[in-house]
Amino acid sequence: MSARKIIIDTDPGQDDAVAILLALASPQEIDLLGITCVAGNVPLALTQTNARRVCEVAGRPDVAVHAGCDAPLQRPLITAEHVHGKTGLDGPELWDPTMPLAAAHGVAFIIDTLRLEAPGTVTLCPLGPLTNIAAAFQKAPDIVDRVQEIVLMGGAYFEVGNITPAAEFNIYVDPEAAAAVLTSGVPITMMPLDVTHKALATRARVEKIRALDTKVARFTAEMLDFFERFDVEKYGSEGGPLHDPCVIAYLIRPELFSGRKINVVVETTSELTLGMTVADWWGVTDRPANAQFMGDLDADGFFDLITTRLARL
Ligand SMILES: [Ca+2]
Repeated sequence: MSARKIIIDTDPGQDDAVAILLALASPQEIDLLGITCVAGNVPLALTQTNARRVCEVAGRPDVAVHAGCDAPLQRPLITAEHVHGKTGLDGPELWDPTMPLAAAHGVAFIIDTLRLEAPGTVTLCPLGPLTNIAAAFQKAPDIVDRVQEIVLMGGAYFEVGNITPAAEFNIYVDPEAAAAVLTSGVPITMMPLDVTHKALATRARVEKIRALDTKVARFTAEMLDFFERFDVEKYGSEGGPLHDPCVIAYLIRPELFSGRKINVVVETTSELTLGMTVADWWGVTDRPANAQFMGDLDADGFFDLITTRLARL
């Protein structure tokens, strides 16, 4: 099996960082064509800087990191420093990256890559608000049919919301972009909070990573030390949820996850439930399925995968 070509679209974020590291550690399964950054957890200037820091930690300054959109399609940006810290990557000691930012805008990179590669061979992996993806689809409708699949972190059904009582952060920040992606006709796999809240970086799991005693492992453990605070206090859980690595883990080991092919619609008008992913999990409508909506994962298998792969970097 040849490695799957992907573009990671991201707003790092500690959990984004682990997702990028997991992809870089898995060249047999994943051919990372480039990283596009978007405003989300923190503003764009920080997300693109953080993405380059992560590549440098992994010893991969050759990876193309592109800056994309600095605000949602139609709304002011909402950020999440309360979860990720002021830098977005709080925890380890941070430095100014020396690897350059790629010249092309992230949206142009997505468009050009999809036009260049054979149709149906590039998977998009959005780990933040869907602004860059929706902007690319709007600007170049010809690329939509060329996407192999979109595997994204976003939404929630049983867990409902984390940024509002009704909405998950990535979808809430740019609901119009999320709606455009979900109605694009591209095959979509979603990792909602229902599954990512089961991917808890417990103390024992973080210590296993730290015990690898490499630069990457120490960096990861220090990020997760910081990252768990918010969710442990909020939910009383045993660790921070590793949302975004679920996307990359799915590409490597899909059998770790289970879900349903269902209809998912994003609320874009209600003030009360803006950004809610109305997921027809129980099949109570005749609306056609537009997403594989994940609901469960083998958490031990997921952390075994992350730990053994990070050991390779
Ligand atoms: Ca993210």
